[in-house]
Amino acid sequence: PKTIYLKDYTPFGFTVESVHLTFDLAPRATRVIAKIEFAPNPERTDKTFFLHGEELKLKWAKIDGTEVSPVVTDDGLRCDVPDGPFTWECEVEISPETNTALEGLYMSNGMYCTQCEAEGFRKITYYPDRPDVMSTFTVRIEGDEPVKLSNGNPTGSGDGWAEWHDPWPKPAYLFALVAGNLVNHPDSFTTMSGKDVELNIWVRPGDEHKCAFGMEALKKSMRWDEEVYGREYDLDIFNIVAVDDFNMGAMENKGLNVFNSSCVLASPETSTDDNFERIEAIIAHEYFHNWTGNRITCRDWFQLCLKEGLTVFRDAQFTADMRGEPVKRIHDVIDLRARQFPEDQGPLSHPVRPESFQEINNFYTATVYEKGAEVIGMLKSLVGDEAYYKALDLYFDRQDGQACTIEDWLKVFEDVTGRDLSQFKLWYSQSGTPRVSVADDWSDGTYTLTFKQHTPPTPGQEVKDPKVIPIAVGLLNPNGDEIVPTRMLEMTEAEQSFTFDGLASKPTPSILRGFSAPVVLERVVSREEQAFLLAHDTDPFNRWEANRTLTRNCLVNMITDDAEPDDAWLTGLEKVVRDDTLDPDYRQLMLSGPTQSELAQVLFEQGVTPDPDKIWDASERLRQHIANKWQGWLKDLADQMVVDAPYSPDAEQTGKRALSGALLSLISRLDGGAAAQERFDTADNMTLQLSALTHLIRAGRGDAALEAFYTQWRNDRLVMDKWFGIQVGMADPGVAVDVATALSQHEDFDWKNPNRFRAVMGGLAMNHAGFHRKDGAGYAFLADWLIRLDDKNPQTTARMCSVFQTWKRYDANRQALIREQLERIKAKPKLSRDTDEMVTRILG
Ligand code: B3K
Ligand code: ZN
Repeated sequence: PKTIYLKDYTPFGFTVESVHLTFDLAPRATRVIAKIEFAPNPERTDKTFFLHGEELKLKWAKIDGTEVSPVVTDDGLRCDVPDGPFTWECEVEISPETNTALEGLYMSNGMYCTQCEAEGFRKITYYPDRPDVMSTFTVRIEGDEPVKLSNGNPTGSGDGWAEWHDPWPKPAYLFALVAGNLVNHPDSFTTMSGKDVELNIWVRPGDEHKCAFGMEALKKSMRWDEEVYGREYDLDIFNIVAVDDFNMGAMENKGLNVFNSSCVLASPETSTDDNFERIEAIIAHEYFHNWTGNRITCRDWFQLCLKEGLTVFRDAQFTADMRGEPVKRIHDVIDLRARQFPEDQGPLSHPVRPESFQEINNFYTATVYEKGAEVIGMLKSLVGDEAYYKALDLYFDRQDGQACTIEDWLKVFEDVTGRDLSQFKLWYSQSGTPRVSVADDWSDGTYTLTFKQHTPPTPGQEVKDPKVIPIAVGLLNPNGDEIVPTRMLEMTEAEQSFTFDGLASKPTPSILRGFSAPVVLERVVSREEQAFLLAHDTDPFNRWEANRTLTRNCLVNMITDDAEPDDAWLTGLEKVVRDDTLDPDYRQLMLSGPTQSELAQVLFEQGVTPDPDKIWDASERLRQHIANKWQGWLKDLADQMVVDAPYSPDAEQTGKRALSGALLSLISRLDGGAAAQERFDTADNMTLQLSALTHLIRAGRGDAALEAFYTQWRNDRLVMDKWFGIQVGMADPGVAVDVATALSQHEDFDWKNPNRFRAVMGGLAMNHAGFHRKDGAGYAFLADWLIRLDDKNPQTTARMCSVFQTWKRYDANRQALIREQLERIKAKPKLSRDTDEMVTRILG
């Protein structure tokens, strides 16, 4: 496979003035007629006229009305063209029904839909399928489907046809077409300048009752982007469509967002509080792309973080505003550590702006998205809020309508602040997670903190330079009062000291408040000091962090030294969990310890080979110990968390249900699941029903409930995904592979549907000790399925391969078993480029 490099970028030799597309829809033989106006690009260095195209049957092609015979290859066509502007026309035939890769134009349950990002448009017609070629699009759709949608505004429709025009120039990856038997949930929005926008969520008949929440989230997002960023919507209509077969969460096509149905459809009976929160965030994310991504797009795919990092950052700000900042921050850091840190510290490590790739779809990663957002958060901390919003105004002003680079992005910050950001830019080019160690010193009223930073080598990058690291620090006195409020220290050297003068007594530092930089803080802190921070830190994030460190250390000691659980810590934790001045969702987060996979990473870093069975045992022992120790008050507190109002997925109710779920999990260890059974029998919403089901499975009495759940929900695909996932994820490690195997033979296991496939395979991967079963059965099972799926759907296959990325943490035996499976996948005949690249990188 060919490797593409950032350094090789050259502009396309032609500009596209306009695109006219006509689709004559048919499942196996859709005809696409394209009429494209090209002109020489004044900035060109190369005159070759090459159009991308894959899996297309070319019927004819014309230039300026005269038939031509281009040279057609597997990946496109070449043709001699006039020196000046010219009109290109061609007709191709494609087969949406047999397109199982879910890229380009495909069918899902009888409806037509498209997914073009990153390079799917080339499966629709011949085109310069690259983000720096932008054009207006006019689309005519012919077919019997009652609903026919594309980007932009509707310009006409009649019996069997509909036309759309998108006045905003866009790259082809933002093209979309949807046609089918759909019904809409309509609404409207008046923008800040008084324009009325028609809003619709389009779904399959029967799903109408699951649209209201998504619609409210959309309107909130539109208002928020006006209020916080001054960004107004720019078309007469905004459509969202729910699709059952979709490779990822959702897609921001101009004016026509397409969503995985799991990321937009919601009802209290079928969706959990977590689902609601996620849907709100994804709707916001895709909507925010209208400015950060669509109006201002990427010059090439190496700049992907330009739109994704920024849009993730914006959706996180939105969620924090809607639901509370500390809890959102803690959730994001948990997620970063669970997904981005392992990536950045393993064989798949790559810079936020990668410098090469074989298949760009493999780089829609936690590093590009989540670390990309962290980098923007750091930039904002360094320049301050005011300068941040000024820089953003300048960005929207200066770059509107263009395809940009990270250099363009940083330039607006340099111009607004006068700062030199060349060292900061290392965050975009250097991969790996920096490790920051701290030493302190106290003399004559002066407290000194000395930091050292070091980034371990990553694939292709042996040596690292020091980065700019914003470190938020506050100081507490021995009474627990804050004597120095949060100060943003700006570390730029490999080693650097900061002093605090005029203090009466030696303070306790609270370092990296709010997780001000995506680094690993290496600081040996005594148990007493952590306990002190858990009791007193005024920074909610660091208070949570102190507890997390205590939990982690307790578990590590239990694993490595057979130690007893740390009761002194539990006494401190009990105070927080029972403190009713704190929000329930925050208290619940205190109860959620590190995942088993995270513990494996911690052990590995300490030079201990992680044993998944021991990790599982210690985690179980600790939970049981906590349940025993707290049995006197668990039930009372759980009773206080009962919501006595009609269901609402708001932050307040969500927090109560989350805490009550965590308490019920402990109670189930004492009563054998009796309370969970009662909750399962009486639950009137999915949050309570599913959490009760989880506890019943864990208590070893899930069978009847699982059957009842199946009978109740077997016709709801999204709920059935939960049913599949939870059984594997919650199974005892010893039987997880057997459960997964049995479910993969279930009549409802539709393996070609990405949601269902991920439910079972992802569920297994999440079951840490189950997946890492000593005999390698988990690895072999997953590899079998990846080999099978690769022919049908390379993107989902390649993505799932990343569960093997941490393989070098484990013992030689497990490593050999994993290697065997990776090599077996690699040896599969006709392996996709996607999977080949992933497996090759993981093998290292
Ligand atoms: N931009 C899309 C992701 C496309 C993934 C292509 N493999 C969704 C998003 O980030 O909003
Ligand atoms: Zn995005």
